[in-house]
Amino acid sequence: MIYKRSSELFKIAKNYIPGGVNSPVRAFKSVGGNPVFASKAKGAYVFDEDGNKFIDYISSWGPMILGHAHDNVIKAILKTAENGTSFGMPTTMETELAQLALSMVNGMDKIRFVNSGTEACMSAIRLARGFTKKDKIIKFSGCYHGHSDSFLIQAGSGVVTFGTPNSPGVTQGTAKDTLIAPFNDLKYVKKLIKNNSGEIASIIIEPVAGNMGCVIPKDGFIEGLRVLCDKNDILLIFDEVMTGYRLANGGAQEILGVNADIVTYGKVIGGGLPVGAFASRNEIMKELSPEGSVYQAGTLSGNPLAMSAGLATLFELKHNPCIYDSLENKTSYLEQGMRAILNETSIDYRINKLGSMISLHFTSEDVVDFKSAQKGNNEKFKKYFHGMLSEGVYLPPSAFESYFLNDALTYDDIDFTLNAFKKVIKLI
Ligand code: KE4
Repeated sequence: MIYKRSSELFKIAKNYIPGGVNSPVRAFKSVGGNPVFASKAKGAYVFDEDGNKFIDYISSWGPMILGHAHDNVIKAILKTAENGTSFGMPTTMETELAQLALSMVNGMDKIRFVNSGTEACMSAIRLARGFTKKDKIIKFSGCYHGHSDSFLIQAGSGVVTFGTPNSPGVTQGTAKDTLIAPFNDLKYVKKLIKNNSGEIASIIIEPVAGNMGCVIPKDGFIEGLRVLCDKNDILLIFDEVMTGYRLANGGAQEILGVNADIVTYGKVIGGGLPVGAFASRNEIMKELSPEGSVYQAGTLSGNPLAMSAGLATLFELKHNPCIYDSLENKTSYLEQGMRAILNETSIDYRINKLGSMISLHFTSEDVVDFKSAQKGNNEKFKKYFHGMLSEGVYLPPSAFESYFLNDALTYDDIDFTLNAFKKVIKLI
């Protein structure tokens, strides 16, 4: 594969944009080499500026669950754009998407639209703090909730103490209100609650984690968090920016059979345009401005253009729920094919999969949290990533990401992927 044009474009971009990208993971830092610049995409395929065609397993990090440039989504966007794209005034499309989105999930009475998953999670934390009148939050190592200060925190040096900033620019003042626990470790959460009794507003979690690769909750873990929150007057926030409307119409709440107090959404809910959202029951949402005093706002929140893409996408998902079985079957087919090939080698590996989220880890240990995810062999991953890229398969450029299959993928595409996988695996 030739990436000449992308390399030229990357050089130019770096003169105007920090690192040449508008989101760090796109820069290929953890796999090395230069990023490929996309020129267009349709269905399961993305094309770069050198004319290379790739089978896409990122789906724009989740939103393109129907495949790229889905006819009905594009039609909806074009039709809406002719009447204007944003007014800064209420529109019926916001109400329509709110009704549709709420009709697909459990236990949520109202939803507020914002412009990204970061904004949704940041606002959800503020709402939880305003509702409970408590300051501290618990998050989990390896779970990512966007780049607002409260989340850019890593586990503190002392056991069961508050976190420390993991980015310059985040203050110790912010970090002291964020407590960090290992994913799948209920005992540790209990200790944090005991040591900070009466001070914790919320526990926020990716109920099925996708930012350590795909990491699945152990039986009883999420249910245990629900019980601890109920017992200790703590709000449970499910960050479903990745899992929402991807694992099922009702997302992880439906798959796991556990209801959160607040759920955040992004990605799929916007169908590829910038939409985030957070939802909860009336008694909590009534605290939100302008009804209540917890402030939150946004110029482009709920703009009709973004709403039209979200409406078209969720409409397809609601009225064709067989898409989820189809995605599950395709992902299982990919998984079984990868296992069959890997089992013919001496390569240590684990594959984690749930629904259409899957990740491959070059390790001999089960990947159940961030610590075990970090034990993966990144040198092998780099060779694997670039090998597959050169075969025309675009995977997430980081070992700490989940693949996102889209429904435009065919079994021929997956067979093509497995043939490439067979060739590449021999070389790493
Ligand atoms: P955004 O602000 O990127 O829309 O959403 C932040 C976010 C919140 N919660 C979860 C569970 C997420 O996965 C994300 C963002 N996901 C990453 C992929 N790991 C987006 C890719 C990127 O950062 O460019």
